[in-house]
Amino acid sequence: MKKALIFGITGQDGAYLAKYLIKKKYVVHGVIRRSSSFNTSRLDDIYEEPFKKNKKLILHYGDVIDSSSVFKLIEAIMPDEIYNLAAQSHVAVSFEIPEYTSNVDGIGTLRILEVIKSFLKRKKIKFYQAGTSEMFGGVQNIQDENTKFDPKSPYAASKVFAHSITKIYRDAYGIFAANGILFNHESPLRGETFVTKKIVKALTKIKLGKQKCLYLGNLYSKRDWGHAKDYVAAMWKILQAKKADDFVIATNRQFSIKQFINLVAKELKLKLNWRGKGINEIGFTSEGKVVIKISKKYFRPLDVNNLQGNYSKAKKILKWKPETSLAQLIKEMVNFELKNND
Ligand code: NAP
Ligand code: F7E
Repeated sequence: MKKALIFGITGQDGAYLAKYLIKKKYVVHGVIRRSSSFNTSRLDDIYEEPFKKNKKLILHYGDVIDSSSVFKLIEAIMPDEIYNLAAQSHVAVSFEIPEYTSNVDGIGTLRILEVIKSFLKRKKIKFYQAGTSEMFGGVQNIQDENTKFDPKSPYAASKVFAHSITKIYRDAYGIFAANGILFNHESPLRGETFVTKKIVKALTKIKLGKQKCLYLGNLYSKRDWGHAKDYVAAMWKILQAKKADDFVIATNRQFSIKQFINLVAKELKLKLNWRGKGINEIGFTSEGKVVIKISKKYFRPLDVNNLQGNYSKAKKILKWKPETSLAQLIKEMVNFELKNND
């Protein structure tokens, strides 16, 4: 049985990837951080009691800012594949805690690669790095593997470092180290402060009369949104390729935040109209109730306004393509919120 080690298993992608790999008959080891409240809820459906034999999911305490824990875990597990999904992944928050973000998202990657390098003679461990479309930042054209990076946040800058160091360790030491450059991907398990989840959750509550108003920032940035379950399949395929390489994973389609809101409202059968401009723009219902307002609080010092990927390389080499449309993704996210509000 193959062994995978996932850093960042408690996050959205970690949970989908763990389930995907267990289905593929892997034994999955996951690194969790000590927290004062439970942070494993996304794994509840695959959790196994500690004393159970032949476990498919084994959780360990660790942290990518703690080199010794990274070393000890890799030495003890000797996985076939390591997926580095660990990150302070919120772009806006990275402006508040830039040094911490760089330590986790940038140097954290280097810490793992150093350990893989030190065990090269014992085992050739494959490495996946969770790169991001944010690295393209200010680029205005459609983005693929040949597009130059232009990061616009401490988060994106640390991910560019992580991407580069992964490639450097591949070229210098022959490590099977691959970068996924994943565009935004969402799901019912998405963190609550990312814009899609925030919109779906709030509009559902508004529809049910449980919330009055939703406050948002920039409605005019555009994103290429896919489903996390499709994107974790791409992560696995990237590590099964003949040679380690870098791949853009996207849907090739782009929507603005405002278009996303309108699609969610449509799914909820909530009639939404718009009036005003800039900070004074409002969204209101047919009864005239103001349900969306703009708040300065949610604007970033710099924002990325245009992201749209081209996944041709992944299609050609990995035979990967996205399976879920934005409409299907929204339906799934809305149904999840409706169920939670029963
Ligand atoms: P997420 O939900 O924020 O999950 C991040 C994971 O990293 C969590 O398990 C978190 O643990 C863990 N983590 C944070 N700091 C850590 C540390 N110091 N040591 C060990 N683990 C740590 O993110 P996601 O959406 O699943 O994304 C997964 C990865 O893909 C991230 O690296 C993200 O930057 C990248 N990415 C995401 C997208 C996207 O659209 N979702 C697109 C491109 C790239 P806790 O639960 O304890 O906080
Ligand atoms: O913002 C705008 C915001 O935080 C999307 C992470 O997974 O994907 C994610 O980063 C857009 C931005 O995602 C609000 O200004 C408006 O333009 O959902 P988001 P993100 O910044 O694209 C990439 C690929 C990653 O790698 C990251 O880890 O929406 N926006 N109003 C808002 N955003 C938030 N969060 N909250 C608002 O109220």
